[in-house]
Amino acid sequence: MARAAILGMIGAAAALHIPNHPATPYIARNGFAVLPRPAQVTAALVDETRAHILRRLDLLRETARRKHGSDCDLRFHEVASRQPHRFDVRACDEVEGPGWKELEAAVLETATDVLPRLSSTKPPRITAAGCVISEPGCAPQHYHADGPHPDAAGLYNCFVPLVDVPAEGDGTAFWIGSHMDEKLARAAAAKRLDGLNLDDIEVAPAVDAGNLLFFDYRVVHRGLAAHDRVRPVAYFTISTRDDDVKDDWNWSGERLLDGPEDLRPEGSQG
Ligand SMILES: O=C(O)CCC(=O)C(=O)O
Repeated sequence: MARAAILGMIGAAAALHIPNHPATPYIARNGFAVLPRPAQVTAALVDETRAHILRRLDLLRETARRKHGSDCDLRFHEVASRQPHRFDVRACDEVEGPGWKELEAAVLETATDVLPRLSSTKPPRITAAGCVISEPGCAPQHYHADGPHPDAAGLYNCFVPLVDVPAEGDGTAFWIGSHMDEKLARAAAAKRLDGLNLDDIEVAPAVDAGNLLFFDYRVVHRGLAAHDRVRPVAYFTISTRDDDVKDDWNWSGERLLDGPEDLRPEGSQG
């Protein structure tokens, strides 16, 4: 997923606003929490969103093969694959099929109720969104944080898996409390953590389809390997800060889809 470019610095006077929700202290302390599927996020909505995203990825890959001879190492405006078999499909009008807006609204409503936030004149808002799709053959990611210390304070991601993910399975693993540890985060950014034995501090929670997995942008985490199935997870980046956050620094400006012939997969009707 795209890391955000942090444009502003946290002022010394910034204060944390702590909502009165049982998950809030958990997120503040551990850096992440899994919340139940909101009522508006029905199983049908999850199914519809999953089908829509996977169709979109098929279209993008097919177009990449046709125009560029390969669907590996994609770096386009609409899709990226920064490692083999893991794709990041950026949210845009085409992705935002019928269910997407409802999903986004449910995420934002819960985020507003739950997330510790920097006191702000602005309510929490979604600054980037998309879907990471891992397919069989995908290796575990390097440990990473989505943003640096201390500048990423007040930013969060919400993952919404579109399939059930078992504990310690093929989902996302976190280092509990690592968002509070500047040294650890710096080492993660420098990729000096791989190879360490982290069994006792790494947790990969069970997250059912449609549950909301919120995490602090600074927490060290990684997507695990995919062995025998496709795992799509929608993501929403949420800012609780005053300043602006730009989300396009590692997306290419080059568009893959540019004409009517690209709007549907080859061979489809209508
Ligand atoms: O696949 C996942 O569960 C995590 C993905 C992730 O952290 C990323 O793409 O930066």
